[in-house]
Amino acid sequence: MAFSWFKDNKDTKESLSSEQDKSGPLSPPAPLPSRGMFQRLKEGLSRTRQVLTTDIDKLFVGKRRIDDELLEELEEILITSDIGVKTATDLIQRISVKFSSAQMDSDGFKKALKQEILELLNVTVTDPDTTSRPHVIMVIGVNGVGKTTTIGKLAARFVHDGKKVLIAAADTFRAAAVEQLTIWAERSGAEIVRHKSNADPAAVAFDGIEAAMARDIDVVIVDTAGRLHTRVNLMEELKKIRRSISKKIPSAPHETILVLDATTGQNAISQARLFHESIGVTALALTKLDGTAKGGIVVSVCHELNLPLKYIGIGENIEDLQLFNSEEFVTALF
Ligand SMILES: Nc1nc2c(ncn2[C@@H]2O[C@H](COP(=O)(O)OP(=O)(O)OP(=O)(O)O)[C@@H](O)[C@H]2O)c(=O)[nH]1
Ligand SMILES: [Mg+2]
Repeated sequence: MAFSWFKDNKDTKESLSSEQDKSGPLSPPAPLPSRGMFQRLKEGLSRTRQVLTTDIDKLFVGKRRIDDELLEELEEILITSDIGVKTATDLIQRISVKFSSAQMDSDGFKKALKQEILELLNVTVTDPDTTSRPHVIMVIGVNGVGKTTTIGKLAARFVHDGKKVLIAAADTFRAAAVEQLTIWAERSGAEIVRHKSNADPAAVAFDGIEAAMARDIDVVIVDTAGRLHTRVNLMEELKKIRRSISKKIPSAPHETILVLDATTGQNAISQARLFHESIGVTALALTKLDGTAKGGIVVSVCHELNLPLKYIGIGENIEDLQLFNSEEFVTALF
């Protein structure tokens, strides 16, 4: 069995919520028509776009020669949007090689910049093996980045695709974490396996896989803690969860998704390096791209980490998760 991995990531009128609310007479009113995927992405990135485009427009009055002074000013703008020093420098280098001394207006220049950014975003991605059933996804990341929310949205997408989904509540360190995940499971139409709070997270993951195998589940998503109260080392705990998943299915977890919060800017890059070294990450999800002026982090995440950016979070609602598409992203950015 192969998943379609949400390749419906186009401007579409369909809405997850309207799909789920096959309303009976007493159901709540149907939600407002969906704004469409691309429109949501554009709205989410509006602050970043505003900073980038107005600042670039300010550099130009009519046409201007692409010289060192302009490129220096541009570098500052890129760094403000959290593209990061290394990526900004690389980008400027590419532009100066191609366009040095050219006369350009703001629109022409933005078009050229868009093309260069697009090239940096296009990293080669190896698709995960999706032949195993259940397909097991472990979700990791520091506290508050949006792991649980992303799991809820992801589960909803899989359910929408006709998959049977089970979520394992392996963040057992706060009772509230299990409650929050239970609400997301209900919302998305997924099953949940949970233990008492403070139970062993590895045991919850193990039971989750076992239940999934017994119940003919297609996708298991394992939620994990981002911070531990005790002296227990987070990375060691995550490794233990991994091992217990592999005990049931040797090839699992098939995906280990690291969630990063776009508003933390360049800090996200160092988090990713740490998690990848300790646990091994197969893909990234970048959340909270809405309402930040720092959407440039996407470019630096793709360019500097050598890990595929698979999902982006653009809001707190169930439909606010998209499969990352570099062309759509760049189009929404300018
Ligand atoms: N605006 C916005 N908020 C988000 C997004 N994703 C998550 N959040 C919010 O971020 C906050 C933290 O999200 P959680 O999903 O609880 O984060 P977590 O990583 O599970 O946190 P811990 O369980 O404490 O480690 C919540 O208030 C979410 O609603 C997003 O894409 N956009
Ligand atoms: Mg959580």
